[in-house]
This record gives sequence, C-alpha cells and structure tokens, in this order.
Amino acid sequence: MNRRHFVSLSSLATASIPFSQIKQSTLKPIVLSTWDAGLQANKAAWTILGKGGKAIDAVEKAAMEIEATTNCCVGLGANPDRDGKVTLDACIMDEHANCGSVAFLERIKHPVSVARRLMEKTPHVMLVGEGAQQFAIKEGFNLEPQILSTEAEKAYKQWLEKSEYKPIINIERTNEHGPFAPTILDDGSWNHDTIGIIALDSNGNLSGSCTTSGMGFKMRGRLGDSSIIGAGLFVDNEVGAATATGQGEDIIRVCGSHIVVEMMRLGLSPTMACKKAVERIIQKKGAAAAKKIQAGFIAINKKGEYGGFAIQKGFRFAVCTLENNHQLIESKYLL
Ligand code: SD4
Repeated sequence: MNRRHFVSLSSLATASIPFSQIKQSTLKPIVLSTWDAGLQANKAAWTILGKGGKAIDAVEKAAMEIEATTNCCVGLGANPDRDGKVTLDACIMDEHANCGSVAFLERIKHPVSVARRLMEKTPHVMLVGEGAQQFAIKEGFNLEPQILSTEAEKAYKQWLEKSEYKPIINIERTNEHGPFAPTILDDGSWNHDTIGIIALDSNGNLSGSCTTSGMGFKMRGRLGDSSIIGAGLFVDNEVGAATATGQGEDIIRVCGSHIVVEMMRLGLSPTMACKKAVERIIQKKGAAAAKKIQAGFIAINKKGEYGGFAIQKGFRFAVCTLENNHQLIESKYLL
C-alpha cells in the first residue's frame, strides 16, 4: 500500500458514519471487516462477492490483501514480538463449520491461506510454529526472509529504548496521539494489528477469516484470540458469523465470537449480540480494568443484518453491501 492510497483511506476514515445513520441491508451479498483497513479488505472481497462468488473465497482474498501490506498492520510487515521476530496467527471458517487455523507462524506471507489449506487438505484444525511453517513450505508457500519492514523496525527500536513490557492492545501506539487516537495515525500507520472479515454471499452462505501479527512486542510464543475458533472468529451457517479484535486474552476468556453467534441464535440482532459479548468481558474483568483495554466485535446474521460493538470509543468497521457501497462505521461502545 503506498502513501497516496493511505491518504485516500484516511480521508474516507474521517468520513465515517454513526451506526444509527446507516441503512440496514437485508440484501445479499454483504461483507464486514474490522477497522479502517476493512475498507481495503472489503474492496478485495467485493471482487468475488459482487460477481456472485463464494464467501469463503472472498474472506480469504480480503485477508490476503491486508497481509500483503507493509505498514505495521498485519502480515510480515507488522510489529515483531519482543525478541524482534514477526509471528503471525490466522484462521478461516466456512459454511460447513470447516475451519483451519495457524499460529506462531514465521516467514510466511499469507497465514490465512495456510489455514485454508490446512482446513481443506488435512483432518486437523490447528497447526502452530515450526510444524505450521513446515506444512506451508510443503504446500508450496515461499519462506520469506526474516527482516522487519521499515516501519516495524522503527517502532521496534523505539520500543527497545525502554523495553517496557506493558502490552495494551489497540492503544499501545497512541501515546503522543492521546489514548484513543484514530485507527489510522498521522504518519500513515495503524494503531492495531488485526483484521477480521465476515461475509454472506449471494447464495446465502456465511464464512469468515481473521489474521494478525498479534500484540506488538508480545512475549515470544504468545497467542491471542485471532487464530482461536470461537474466540477471534465463529461462523454458524444457520445463524450468523462474528469476529473479534482487541485484547485477545480477554476475548479468549469469554469465547467472544461464539457468544455473539449464540446470542444471534437466541434472536438478538447482530448489534445487540455483539453488545452481550462486550458486557461479558466487562463483567468478568470489572469495569475499572475493562476501561484500560479495547475489545470489539462485528457480526452478520443469516438475513444480512449486521452490527458491531466495542468496549471503548474509537472502534470502526467497514461494510459493503449492494446498497451501502464501502462505508466506514463508528461502532457503538459501552464505556
Ligand atoms: C490479539 N486480538 O492478538 C489480537 C490483537 C488485535 O487489533 O485485535 N489487534 O490479541
């Protein structure tokens, strides 16, 4: 992604729309992605969904689009762990409840595609670390050089000055911008490191994907929610799909995306279902501690209704439907 493209996304970002002003669509297809980078992801997804293609292909393509960027978001250009190595987690889930997940994967450009290959070609759901890398290489994925992107190297050097291990997801890179800075900062970098994508295709089938470099400067080997089916992503083709972003540890504790889908099964709208998952995190963590973290969910139900909810202000998600062409939406929030 070049600078000009960033600027155009940034200007779109400032034009985000409060959720209440968005016309709800009950038309298929629809794609929803977390954060401002979701606009770019949705555009990639729409090249498939807009032509009547399958949701599973769309969510993989959208995740790949962002994995290929080199600006401290997700993929190999992202922030490293505290040992200076980029380690990636991703998962994918289709309309038949097939799922694949890779975690602690190094030097592979498209973890989401390795996850899909695992889902389609093996009896397993998860592969981690060296085993995941071996599988990827055997499947023809290139082993990329172990180097940091310019942005990540700069951020890592800055972090090394204090080497403070204070992982606060989604607000950790905002010191000079205030606690809840925009999701695209003035220097063009993103203050988050994950993208989750959920889609309903024109045949009425749901799928989702989620890909991340995890929390910047994390402990080596640390996993968040993003590659955990039920936490970072969950799809039930009879009901709906949900994905999460934010402090992975707290999302795992409540199995967040699974809660959202189960709440939709009970009849809640996608927005209210996401709110329930946020409330559960706050209930478990306590309001004072929850104020210090961010976690957000987005969801689509089988009818193509959609919504999102976060703990804090500042979470946005992108939607594309036939009626709402590439909108960025300010999520509702609780605290
Ligand atoms: C994690 N949930 O690794 C991810 C981080 C994230 O935007 O969502 N960042 O915990």
